Amino acid sequence: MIKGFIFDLDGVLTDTAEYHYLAWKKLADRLGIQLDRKMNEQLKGISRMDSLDRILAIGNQMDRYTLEEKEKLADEKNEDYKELILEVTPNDLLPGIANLLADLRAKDIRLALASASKNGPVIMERLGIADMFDTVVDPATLAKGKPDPEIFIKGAQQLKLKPIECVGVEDAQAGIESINAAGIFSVGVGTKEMMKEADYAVTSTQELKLEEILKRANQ
Ligand code: G16
Ligand code: MG
Repeated sequence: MIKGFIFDLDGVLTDTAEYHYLAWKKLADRLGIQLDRKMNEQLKGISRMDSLDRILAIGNQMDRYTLEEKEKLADEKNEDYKELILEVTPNDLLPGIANLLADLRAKDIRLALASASKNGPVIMERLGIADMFDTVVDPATLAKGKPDPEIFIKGAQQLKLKPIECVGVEDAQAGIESINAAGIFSVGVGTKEMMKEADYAVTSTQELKLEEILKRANQ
């Protein structure tokens, strides 16, 4: 019996990828590294420091900075990102999400956020959905990021539920792997090819219908 839903943020509840891109792009330009939107696809769901490492690798600058300098660069990107997300409003919820969250609350299904983003709580406030969620996994407490199951296992624990009582929703392949490895029913948003490991997949958030998901997850 499903009693909780654990959501990814970027690409499921809202699309912050463009803001991450603009902030990374500004830093990359300053460092003389070419970054385009296609490369940005590979940064989705990846932690801030891992994203920086990948960008430095693109520019062959892996060994140029100390850890302390890299932390400064990541902070610089984050300050720009925080400016950009001030523009986020409830209109930025992806299609169908407001209805899905309302349907979940009406059924007393508990909600958790399992995002790699340390800015998750601020974005949820700006989207006007913070109060609907029971708990947020703090990504700073994780030993390993997605595809490791830790973040979704913690999500279930914080909801005081067993993994089999939960559904996880993700848009990244690494995220689906993480949900599956946690023993949680996985719902994927994306192309059939990208979401082939998901227990149930749809191509857009608009198609996320609670009855349909529960029918499959409760089987
Ligand atoms: C998100 C984004 C990633 C970002 C990461 C960390 O993941 O997809 O691009 O690097 O969070 O974000 P921050 O720098 O704000 O801590 P998710 O898990 O919400 O898809
Ligand atoms: Mg995502």
